[in-house]
Amino acid sequence: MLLNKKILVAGLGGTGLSVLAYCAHIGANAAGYDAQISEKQYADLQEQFPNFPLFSGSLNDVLPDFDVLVLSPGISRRQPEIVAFEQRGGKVLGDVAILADLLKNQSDKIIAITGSNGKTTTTSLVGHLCEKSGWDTVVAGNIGTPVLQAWLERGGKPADVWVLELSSFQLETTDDLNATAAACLNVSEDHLDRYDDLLDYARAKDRIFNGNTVQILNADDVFCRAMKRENRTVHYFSLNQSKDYHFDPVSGSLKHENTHLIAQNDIPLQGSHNAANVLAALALCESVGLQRETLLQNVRTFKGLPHRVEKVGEKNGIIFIDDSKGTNVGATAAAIAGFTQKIWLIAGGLGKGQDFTPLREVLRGKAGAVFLIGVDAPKIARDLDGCGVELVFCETLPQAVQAAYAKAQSGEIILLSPACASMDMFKNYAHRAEVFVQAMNDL
Ligand code: UMA
Ligand code: ADP
Repeated sequence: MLLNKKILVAGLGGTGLSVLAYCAHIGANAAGYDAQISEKQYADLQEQFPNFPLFSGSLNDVLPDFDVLVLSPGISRRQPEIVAFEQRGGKVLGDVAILADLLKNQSDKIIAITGSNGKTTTTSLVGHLCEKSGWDTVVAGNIGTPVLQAWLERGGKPADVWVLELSSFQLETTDDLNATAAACLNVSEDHLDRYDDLLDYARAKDRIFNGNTVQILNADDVFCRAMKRENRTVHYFSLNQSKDYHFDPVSGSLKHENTHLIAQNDIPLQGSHNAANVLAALALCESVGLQRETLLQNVRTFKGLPHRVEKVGEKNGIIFIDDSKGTNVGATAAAIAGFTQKIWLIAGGLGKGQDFTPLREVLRGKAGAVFLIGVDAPKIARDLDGCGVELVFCETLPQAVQAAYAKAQSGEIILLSPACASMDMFKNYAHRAEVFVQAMNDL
């Protein structure tokens, strides 16, 4: 795929560096490009990859010299210069496509997971279940470790299973994944600064099913249902319909057809959205041949991840919940729906072009007030105006915490679930959570 080609690796973050390292490993003829390279980065890169030229500035000036462009997820394939490059016959691919090609004649299984929300939770759970079932398991992708870095760290040794979290960005450059089983958990507004509309965004996610892949689809989600392909094994999961893998509200249990799998109360992950994640994980694992008994034992031992509806403290009976990873409307709606208590919501940040009006219904009757922070606070206020919940603008997150604490009563919840990205005010969502916890401790 890459040998004897002139390859440009664009974007020198974690992904680009892993692709360059892979090219060096196989002796390919590569170069690196990033829109911005500091002097220090330049020197470090030259030391790390002495045989590879480095470019920055305009991609247009550089591209004509190359046959293959390996794109990082942060760069859209639709940039005009990249479109023109493809029209001239240039090949565009991503790191996941390179991994898929490496694995295509091997017995390694691939489990792939996408969706607007729940990817990291489900990927971690599936990884945990595969490991506990005794399989040699690699967990990689959007979750943090670039897939080729994972491959290189193993020295190219085959694995029993690769559990890959894949974003729509990564799927844009993955033409033929051919996963053993793949799931699309849900599709709700996110990243609309990069896509024309929700359908366009869903189409990128649908690419996860390219190949002869068992499809695991959310029966409650219209976009996921529409991803069903002809002549494939398909399994559905649902919180509302009693077919295939589903939640039965009468018995409070997760079921497969008529068979009881596990009581919701026996799952450490809280909230109905997590019941959906568990159903999807079970469907994926059973589709690749793992044994039900072992899976069900180990669902009980998976504790979940930080910053996803995580209780971080209690003061005078007021409960503080960190859902800093709630970076879109769908996640925040799921977080609010998971509580029966009154909520004081802290939201706002970079809105990524989302429509916040779906939160109106969720907040009504449940929230005391919404404390708005960040660059898109005015836009959120416009979308929520008149929904019957007080809207309070705050300059900083600590101010929002103080204002919420001044209003909340014992037994109620202060919930940080911003429905927005964090980079306007914080380094990342983990930093936003740190500031939240610090502000709580300072009260
Ligand atoms: N760059 C350019 N030109 C551009 C845009 C970016 O040259 O037009 C350069 C930047 O200057 C920077 C580099 O590209 O040096 C960054 O590349 P990148 O944004 O692709 O970041 P990576 O470090 O390679 O991380 C990527 C994913 N990042 C994105 O999708 C934005 C990581 O997901 C992922 O964990 C990692 O690959 C490993 O697979 C992060 C993410 O935010 C966590 N993902 C989104 C999400 O979860 O919502 C999709
Ligand atoms: P992702 O990797 O897709 O961003 P995470 O597992 O990191 O997903 O969770 C991100 C946010 O979405 C958290 O706020 C979490 O509580 C929420 N969430 C998790 N699973 C779901 C789901 N199935 N539906 C809606 N929201 C969810």
